[in-house]
Amino acid sequence: MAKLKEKLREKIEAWRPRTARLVKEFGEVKVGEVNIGQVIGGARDVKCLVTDISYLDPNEGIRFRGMTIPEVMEKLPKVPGSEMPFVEGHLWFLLTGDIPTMEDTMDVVAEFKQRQQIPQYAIDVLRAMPRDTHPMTMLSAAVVAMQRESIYVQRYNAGMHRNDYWDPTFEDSMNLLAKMPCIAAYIFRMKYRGDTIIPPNPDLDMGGNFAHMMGVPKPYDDVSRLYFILHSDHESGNVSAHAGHLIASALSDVYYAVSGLINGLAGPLHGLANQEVLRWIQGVMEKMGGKIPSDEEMRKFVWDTLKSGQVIPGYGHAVLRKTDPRYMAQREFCLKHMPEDPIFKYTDMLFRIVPPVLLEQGKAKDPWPNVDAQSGVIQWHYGVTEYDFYTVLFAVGRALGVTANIIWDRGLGYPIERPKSVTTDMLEAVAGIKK
Ligand code: NMX
Ligand code: MLT
Repeated sequence: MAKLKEKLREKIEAWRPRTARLVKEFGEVKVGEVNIGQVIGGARDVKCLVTDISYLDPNEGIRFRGMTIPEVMEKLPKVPGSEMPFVEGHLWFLLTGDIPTMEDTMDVVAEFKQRQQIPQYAIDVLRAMPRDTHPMTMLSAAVVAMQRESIYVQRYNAGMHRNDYWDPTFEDSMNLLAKMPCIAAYIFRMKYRGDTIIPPNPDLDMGGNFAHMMGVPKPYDDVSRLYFILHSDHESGNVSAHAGHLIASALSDVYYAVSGLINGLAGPLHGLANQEVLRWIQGVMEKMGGKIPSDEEMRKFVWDTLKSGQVIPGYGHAVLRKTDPRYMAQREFCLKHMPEDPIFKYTDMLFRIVPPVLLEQGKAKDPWPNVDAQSGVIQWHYGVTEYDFYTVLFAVGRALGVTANIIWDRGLGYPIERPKSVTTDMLEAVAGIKK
């Protein structure tokens, strides 16, 4: 690990003067203004976070370290015999901004293998929970249970210098990231496969090992790699990334922060939408007795959902104003590997039908599909039909980006986050309707 950590040290030290200068010399320069709609409306578009790990352009979609998804997929070192890159190489890229060599990537692969053993007490926590507990609750509980492992806390308590905070945060992050796929697969096999646990295979990379522990054959290893990379980061304002950053800003360790991000991701307006999409499609299929509906029938289902006061899961976005490139990357995979899958056909039909309906309804600012509209379809195709598990996969991916951000937050010495609230009276005064 010395290589990645040394590279990161160089990068952080080189970056610090840029951040310090901005604060010292230009701290009073305005970035934007905030209106009442934004104060009441979930801080939409308020520019008050900084990250260099990814940026979300409304009309283009995500760029990781300046690169689009197709560029990242093309440039990262590939797992031999597979279509997809190493997730471990993507982590190197997120952390350093540089595309790793194969040798760099294999360093991270080796490091994850050494750190992947789940402590028995975390397994005991999982096993003590009722089996019908949601898998996101299980994942969150297992992660926070391991907080006692935090090297950051040990070093903090021993009086570490603040310039060094990022170093044990990096160690904690690597320890946790290596274990998360193992915990996720453990939950899956315990809950849904008759408690038949498959131990890790030390010869495999993160994605390959996850597929192995899930007990799902190829190309599920590539599905996992694709999935973890696509879900890794979506700049800093989304609920899971922001929750992770916020918690860590109090200098809570990454176990607390990642458990918190999992809790935010478990909401149906965020990551849980991927399970809602499958639940909703299954409902439509049941009503249709399995047959593909006509366009008119599908349009009616969409309208019925809207009229019953529900959202169409997998559609819309707080920032994006076009089809999510993560949706397109998964659609490409489906077209290549499973074009005849009946649920994929439904999904593709929805891609045609939903946006015009949402436009006609005139409420959603973004009528296009997001990442969650397509992801469950692939899981279902490869036999992972327990859709309440899908957000766990999102969480394993998202932990990569959030921990990378937290390491940098610590490296650049970002302070505790503390925005200001006002009262309704104050807003009415600002609006000029009350003295
Ligand atoms: N179906 C129906 N109505 C929608 C949808 C949708 N898919 N998307 C937005 N709207 C409504 C929204 O509820 C709001 O209604 P109202 O004024 O009555 O409160 C109105 O359109 C304006 O909302 P927007 O400003 O377009 O969206 P906002 O930024 O508030 O929310 C989402 C963004 C993603 C929460 C919203 O689009 C949504 O609920 N989508 C469905 C759930 C989903 O797919 N979430 C996953 C997002 C991606 N992820 O993984 O996190
Ligand atoms: C995400 O990946 O976090 C979602 O697309 C939500 C968002 O970016 O707001």
